[in-house]
Amino acid sequence: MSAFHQSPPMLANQYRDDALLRSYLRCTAPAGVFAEIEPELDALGERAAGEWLVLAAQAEAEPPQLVSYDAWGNRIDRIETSEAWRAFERIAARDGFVARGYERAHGAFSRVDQFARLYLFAPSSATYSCPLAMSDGAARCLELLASDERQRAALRHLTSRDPAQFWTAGQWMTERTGGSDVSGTSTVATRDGPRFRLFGTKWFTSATTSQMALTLARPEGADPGSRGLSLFYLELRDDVGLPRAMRVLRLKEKLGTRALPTAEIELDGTPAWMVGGEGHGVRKIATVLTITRAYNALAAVAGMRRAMALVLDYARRRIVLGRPLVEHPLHVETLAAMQVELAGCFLLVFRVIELLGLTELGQASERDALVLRLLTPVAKLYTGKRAVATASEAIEAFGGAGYIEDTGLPRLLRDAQVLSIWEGTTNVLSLDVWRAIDAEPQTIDALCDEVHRQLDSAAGDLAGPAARVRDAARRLGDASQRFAGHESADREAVARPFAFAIARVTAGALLIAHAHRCRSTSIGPRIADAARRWVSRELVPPLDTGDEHRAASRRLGLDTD
Ligand code: MFK
Repeated sequence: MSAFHQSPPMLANQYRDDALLRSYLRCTAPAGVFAEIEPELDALGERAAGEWLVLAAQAEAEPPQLVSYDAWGNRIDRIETSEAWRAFERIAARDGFVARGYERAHGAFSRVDQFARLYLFAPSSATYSCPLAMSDGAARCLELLASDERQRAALRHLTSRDPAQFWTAGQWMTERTGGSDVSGTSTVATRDGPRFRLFGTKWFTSATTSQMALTLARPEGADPGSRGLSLFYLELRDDVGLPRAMRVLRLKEKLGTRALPTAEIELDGTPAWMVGGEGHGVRKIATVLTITRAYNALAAVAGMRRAMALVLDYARRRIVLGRPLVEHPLHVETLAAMQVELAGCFLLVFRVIELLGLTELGQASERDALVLRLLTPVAKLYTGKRAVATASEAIEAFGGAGYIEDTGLPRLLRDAQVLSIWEGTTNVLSLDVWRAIDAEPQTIDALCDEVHRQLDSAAGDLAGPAARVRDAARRLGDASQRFAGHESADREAVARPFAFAIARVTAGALLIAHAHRCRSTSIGPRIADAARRWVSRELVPPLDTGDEHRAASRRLGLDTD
């Protein structure tokens, strides 16, 4: 009988093992800050490969349960979560995963510092990054719009480092009509003295064990459409832990993110307080979306990095046809392509975080603000898709083992799949790109400026790739001019390839810039190679696809002629 056994992949310290993360932080941190934060990141990298992984496995093994009634028949609607899930809440508080964004100890760089920590935490957290995303989004929204002392107190809870004081927040936008068409929100807000009472059903509410939520509702008599919606703050449970005039109808059975409670909720007179005055609820909650979309993009690249770490380790261990996988050229090519994709996505996401930090501190130029508005949906939609593709490729790189549940590997794919759905699907966010450009026609010029600035220092064997990126940026500008300002079927049909092209051009420029920044270090040649590979592929496809769109409709039998 054969004594052959396969050796499982092992995770090393996830900070020390990540040359790209280290090189990026070394290049971008203000003087003195890198030396200060590196030991802390190193410690987090250790926990990501040990303590947190164990908790994540426990949280996945004990998914949340809904207890609708107590033993005496009283309706209690309690969602029970695992001890491990609750431990993540304490960890998040103590490590200041949200708080750091508001303490701003390192000025505008604080957001980068915070997200670097979350980058290590997210893939070992059983999606605890989701409640943190919404809490951070709610904190920013309340920081800008809090209307009373109750809301200011909530902000203090969201940004507390004391586990006994720390709160998480939900962001409830989705109703039965769907998550994309928010203007159809049917929850009604009835005035009740200084506050309101909400009546309606929220179809998806994630992290439903949170202490508070921000949600949209239409005050009685308000206009139809999204402008008539207002933003509301509510607290989910009373002092004895019972829901405040709301019922948890059921927990959702999801493809992935199984440790995360996601529920359907009926609001039946839930007390709520208006945030930031009446109306324009969608515009107000967009502040939350900017943050949660950044977290989504971060979770996507962090998931790609985790997949990469696992496949690289496995490729060194796994012997096939007498040689480890790392000695099989085709396998190496496959992994190299994944690594290039990860590097581009990583730099794209962290550029968004840099701009977020600058904007929040009032240090962003007008151009930076436009670029942030544009790149937030772009980074979210692009990395969401790439995370799914990378997870799928990673599973394949393990062969049959990747398809077997108790290896833990299928979770890579299940958890990645949600990233292109929640917080706006790929297509909804592609259309958001046109919304951003329509709102401010200078947006693409601002992006082209950003790309040119990133390429300023490109020289030597990066000069050719830089010229390609400049040319691609010009074509983005042409496409924007052709379509901007007027909605049309043709414009909608190209929204996704256009958004992808923005991601590819921007990431190409960022890769070249990073290769230049770290040219004298050991990772420099690797980044330069990644930049060349990234840029050698098509950056901007032909976008004038009106005829193709009509042909596609005909092929699908959807033409109305
Ligand atoms: C690990 C990471 C985890 C992340 C957390 C996951 C938690 C999961 C919880 C959820 O899934 S919550 C649900 C998430 N839902 C969405 O993301 C909604 C997706 N749909 C959209 O984004 C639609 O584009 C949108 C609902 C915004 C369309 O709404 P409208 O009302 O039809 O859009 P309209 O009329 O164009 O915009 C209304 C206002 O909002 C406008 O401002 P004005 O009133 O000043 O004209 C817009 O400019 C503004 N706006 C819309 N999108 C914006 C924005 N402003 C800034 N940024 C944006 N992205």
